[in-house]
Amino acid sequence: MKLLASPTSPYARKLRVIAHELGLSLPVEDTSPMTDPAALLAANPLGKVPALVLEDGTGIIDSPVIAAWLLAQVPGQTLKPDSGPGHWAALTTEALADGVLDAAIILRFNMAQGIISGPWVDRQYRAIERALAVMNGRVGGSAFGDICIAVACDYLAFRFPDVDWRTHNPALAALTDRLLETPAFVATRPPA
Ligand SMILES: N[C@@H](CCC(=O)N[C@@H](CS)C(=O)NCC(=O)O)C(=O)O
Repeated sequence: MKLLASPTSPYARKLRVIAHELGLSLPVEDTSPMTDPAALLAANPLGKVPALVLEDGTGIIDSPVIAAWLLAQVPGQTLKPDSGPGHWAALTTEALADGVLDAAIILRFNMAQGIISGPWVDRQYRAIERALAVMNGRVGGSAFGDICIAVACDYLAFRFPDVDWRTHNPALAALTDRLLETPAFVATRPPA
């Protein structure tokens, strides 16, 4: 199998960290979504990375779906409960962290077009701020959720150094600082 992804994709980093923690090999094929490469469109007609391509050519898309697939490869994995309230809590934390990334990506695309202010931009920053505050209270819920949170926070640090997500969210800051030292996060650090 291989993961089609750009080296800086935070959604892909989430998956690469999870694979690392699960002891799974997850080769990455450097793929830029913006040029619509045929291999990516074959796996994901939406033209987004990450996309997982299995040995038989089957495409699995959207990082939460790929994350669920990775977890399913390791029966007895301890990153996330398979069912029950802890399962739903972990998925909700993932959705919050992914939502922060979604808003950040929208901001990046707007910036690339010279749009750095306005109601739609403000709405993204407010969504990020609210989600971070909720995530701050969810730290420690599961290893899986913590990975999702730290990936999102480190993406903000990487792409939005002026956004101060630390001061009002000390649990996020402590978690991110701790996880960034782990081999999985070190191995998946985005290139400068
Ligand atoms: N919900 C998707 C979001 C993936 C996503 O937005 N990826 C960005 C790059 S980080 C992308 O491929 N953008 C290209 C586009 O939107 O056309 C996931 O979780 O995998």
